[in-house]
Amino acid sequence: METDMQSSKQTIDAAKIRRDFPVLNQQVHGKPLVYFDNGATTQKPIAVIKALTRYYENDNANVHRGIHQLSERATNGFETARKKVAAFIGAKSERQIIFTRGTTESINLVAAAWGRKFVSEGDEIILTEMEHHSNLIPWQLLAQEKGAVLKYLSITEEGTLDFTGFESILSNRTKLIAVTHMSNVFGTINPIKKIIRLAHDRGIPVLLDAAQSVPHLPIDVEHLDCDFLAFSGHKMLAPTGIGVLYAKRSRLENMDPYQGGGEMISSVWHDKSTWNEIPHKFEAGTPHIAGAIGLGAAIDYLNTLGMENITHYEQELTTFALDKMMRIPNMKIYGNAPERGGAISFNIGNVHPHDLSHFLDQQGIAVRAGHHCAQLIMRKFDIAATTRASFYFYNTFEEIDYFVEQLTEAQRFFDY
Ligand code: C6P
Repeated sequence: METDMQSSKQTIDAAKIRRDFPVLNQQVHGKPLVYFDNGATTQKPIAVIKALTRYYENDNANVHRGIHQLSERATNGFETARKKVAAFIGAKSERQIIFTRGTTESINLVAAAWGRKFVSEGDEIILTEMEHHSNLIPWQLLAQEKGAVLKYLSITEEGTLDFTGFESILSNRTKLIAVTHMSNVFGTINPIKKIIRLAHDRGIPVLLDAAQSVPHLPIDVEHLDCDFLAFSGHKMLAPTGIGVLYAKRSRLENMDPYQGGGEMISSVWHDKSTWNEIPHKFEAGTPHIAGAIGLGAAIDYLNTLGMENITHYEQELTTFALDKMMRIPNMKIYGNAPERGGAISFNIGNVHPHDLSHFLDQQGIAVRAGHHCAQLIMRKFDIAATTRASFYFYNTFEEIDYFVEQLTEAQRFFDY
């Protein structure tokens, strides 16, 4: 065990990496900060912070508009970032990359621009009970507007998708399968290759909510063959307010615009307009230029570490944490998928997750407590909330030791 840990510590040297993240080097309530809320948002390395400062200090201008040096530089930075995103997820062309505010907006974009055009009364959309609200509510709104039907794949006690009867819920009315790649509650990595193959055999497109996977796993959209993929910059070292929608080119070409405004048009008359080419057709108004440049810098940083190394290191952290946590009496961990990432949801006895996370905060440990925007999961397990620890590559085995110690202390404190 020790030897294995040592070997991965050499590929990801968390102690060294942490020097790139100034925010991690602080005390909270007099204790060194242990940041285990990475599923909510990640911290930013100096390289990303500097890319933002550099842009605002030197190049700030609007993009695609001005014929002047600053605008050219801003446009160049923005479009270079688009190319970096495309290469990072294996997209054939940067024109398949739409900049959005985040996963939520990316999915809303598909529901509005693709759904309004292609989904009609009586059509069916397949979701799962594991979805974040961002991959539920846009479809509920569309279904209500169109009179479409939502069908759900249920989840097992293990926090995995229950494929019993999956093929029988697919019909010739199924218009889309929208599914999370990695659960933000259980950490489960879903068998999306299998889902996409089954769907495509029947000509059904698949949307992947990749908010929790792109930051942690190597992704190749060509290999996956997904039709749509949505993710957020802030969960992968980049600023908040920038995200991505990837889609197959033919899908984008056939979709209507999402929002109207500057940038997305080609010609405008009094009563009608024609649309700019992709990706600009979907990027109305001034975009988050600095955010995109920050996302490009985040991708450079992740590439330097190597996504495979990141996945491997996080898997070791997670196995280490699960092994220790399971030994705590009255510990209930939700989710036990064979393939999983580093989000661990749990409850200890009857201690309320809010009380537990407050206790942990007093010890310098940041975790998340609540329903994690996944109320269908909470209903299924008949609980109101869980506490969740979620890791990133800058977390250490020592932090997990301290966390487990403090969970044991909490148990004593709350007397369970
Ligand atoms: N989950 C969490 O703590 P946005 O807010 O658009 O960047 O991401 C939404 C989203 C969509 N899908 C999944 C699977 C997610 O985990 C999230 C964000 C955070 O779990 C905040 S609720």
